[in-house]
Amino acid sequence: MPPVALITGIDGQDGHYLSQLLLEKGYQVHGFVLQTGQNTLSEKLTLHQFDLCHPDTLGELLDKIRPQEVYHLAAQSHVSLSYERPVETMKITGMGALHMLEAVRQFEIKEKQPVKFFQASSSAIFDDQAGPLLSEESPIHPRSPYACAKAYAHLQVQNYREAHGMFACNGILFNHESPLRDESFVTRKITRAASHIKLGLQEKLTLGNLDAERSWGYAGDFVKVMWLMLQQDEPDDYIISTTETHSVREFVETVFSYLELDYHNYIEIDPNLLRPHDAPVLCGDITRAKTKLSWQPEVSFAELARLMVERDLELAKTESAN
Ligand code: GDR
Repeated sequence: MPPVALITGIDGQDGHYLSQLLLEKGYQVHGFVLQTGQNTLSEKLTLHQFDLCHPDTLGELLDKIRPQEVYHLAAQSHVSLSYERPVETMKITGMGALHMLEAVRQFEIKEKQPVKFFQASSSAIFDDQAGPLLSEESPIHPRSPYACAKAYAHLQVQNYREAHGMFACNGILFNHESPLRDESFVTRKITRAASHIKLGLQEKLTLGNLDAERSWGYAGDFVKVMWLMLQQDEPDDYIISTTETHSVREFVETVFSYLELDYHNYIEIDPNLLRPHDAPVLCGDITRAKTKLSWQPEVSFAELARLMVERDLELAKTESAN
């Protein structure tokens, strides 16, 4: 019998890469989506309609799927939006994780079948003043409604592990991008706009804080750690990050240079896009993942930018031809 995995948020960027990885490894993969029938996911996946805000059907679904591994990726994951919708963000991102943990615990008790649980935690939970490199032990000090909700979920995972002996792990994800990144996140916003500008489909690109430095990684690299974490004998939390930081400005410069454009001619700053708090630098210490999981990121910053802009240039060409 193939191993069975359940991925919440399977139609997001990470859900896409993780489901491909698990299918390649021979898993039977189930996914939760808000609406079935509206996506372009592989036919090899079994999709179930599920809304984290209405968890009544969760027990029944787990009984039907009988997963050995649960990857909880679904969330309201936009920091800016969380300031406008703090309650909804907490319900989905914070309480949603608690609903998943509790349903998995009840399933384990009832069926006497162990389940390994992965939580997509975030670098946003940390005190960004704590030092140049953040580790699994860095102090937690969330500074947005989104970060508060993720910190709550993170602590609940640790609580279920310690109080109930569950195999529950936090993968503390630093920024990770890909050609499948939603356009509301800054990297994809930049690669889409730059490609449109190159083809004369757009004149300007409006951004907020260009000085924020992040350890931008590739989503395809990051999902490998999610799987590795659940293959260990003992559950633990792991930082998932690259080890070098680059500013938003450097990402802009790299992408525009690739297209042989001078970014100074196209960028406008909109103060409305600045956040009440924006960490100046975020970078993770991946010693634990390196030592215990033998993992390290493979795609560099420049490769990531190229991968994204090449794909968006192709898309823009198709759009301009239609
Ligand atoms: P972030 O990602 O908030 O770090 O969260 P995002 O791409 O939104 O922002 C990264 C940095 O870019 C700056 N920025 C802008 N951001 C957006 N979205 N739009 C702009 O126009 C813009 N201009 C500058 C931001 O201020 C910020 O400093 C991502 C999400 O995936 C979270 O879910 C995840 O937890 C963290 O990464 C790790």
